[in-house]
Amino acid sequence: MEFIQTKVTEIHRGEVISFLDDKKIKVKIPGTLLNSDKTERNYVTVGDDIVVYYDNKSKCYILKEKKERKNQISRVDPFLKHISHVIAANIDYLGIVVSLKEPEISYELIDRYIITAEKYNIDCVLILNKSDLITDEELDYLPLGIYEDLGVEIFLTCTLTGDGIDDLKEFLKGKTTLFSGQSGCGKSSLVNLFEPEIVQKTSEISEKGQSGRHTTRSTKLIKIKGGGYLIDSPGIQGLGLDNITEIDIKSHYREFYPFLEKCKYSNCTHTHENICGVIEAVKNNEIEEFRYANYYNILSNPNISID
Ligand SMILES: Nc1nc2c(ncn2[C@@H]2O[C@H](COP(=O)(O)OP(=O)(O)OP(=O)(O)O)[C@@H](O)[C@H]2O)c(=O)[nH]1
Ligand SMILES: [Mg+2]
Ligand SMILES: [Zn+2]
Repeated sequence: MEFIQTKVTEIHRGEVISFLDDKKIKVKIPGTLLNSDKTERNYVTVGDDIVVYYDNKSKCYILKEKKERKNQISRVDPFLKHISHVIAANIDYLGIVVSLKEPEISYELIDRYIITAEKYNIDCVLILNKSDLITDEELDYLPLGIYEDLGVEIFLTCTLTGDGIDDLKEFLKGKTTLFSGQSGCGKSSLVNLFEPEIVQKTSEISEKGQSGRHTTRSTKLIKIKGGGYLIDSPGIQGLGLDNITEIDIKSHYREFYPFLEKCKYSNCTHTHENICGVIEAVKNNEIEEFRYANYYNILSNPNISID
């Protein structure tokens, strides 16, 4: 029996789509594997490296095993709180896609993405899309400096005019990037501009949603011209932190560090304590209020996932 190593490009019930010499193949997941690991929504996820074989009797490819993941982006499953929804695995970059208008930017969601990516040392790229909808003055008011300080690469794009797309293409060349973000921010529009190769047709990705918007229904790995992969995923409203501790959350807010020595308690949560360097710094405008608000909300409600 010949074993073949390949990658998961799409997930369906009981089977995955993968490819062999640039040809799409369907791979059945045996029930024994599906039921073996109940900590995740699916046994495998998009981007997983898998080993498959062709079964002559049933005339189909069967999954033998999944390889250990280099990393993953996961969240609490919005429907089953005790399991993980692993959005994608084995990625080089997390592309956090936001729309500069319609829908409004959620900085809390951005922080949640970065906290999740930091757990696996995944670098983040913040893509500010729909640049045609705001003026330069409005852009100047956006509180982006803090994200630059965190090492997040920022791109300003417009899929209508193509502005900023070449720079983004150049940056992501040869890499595997997951595009995630709220519904309607332009993830699929961006993917379409990357000249996807034959593995997936991008026109299949979108269907007209009820609101008249194109809505992506499932996560797909797409091979792009010039090398590399993009993973398009359905829009989400909330990212419930999966396997993230209070320490992980605290260590993300690096701008709080200089003020911690003024906290009375070494385990200060910076939420209600009366002698707290962080709360004092927020009052003195030494820490940005929106970042503190994000911290407070995330710490109080880490696990809420919303589709
Ligand atoms: N003005 C403007 N509209 C854009 C831009 N990019 C995308 N859009 C529009 O925004 C809407 C949503 O775009 P999509 O690419 O489907 O968004 P998405 O993030 O894939 O959405 P989901 O699949 O629901 O998560 C579409 O009507 C696009 O035409 C842009 O740069 N400027
Ligand atoms: Mg989409
Ligand atoms: Zn404190």
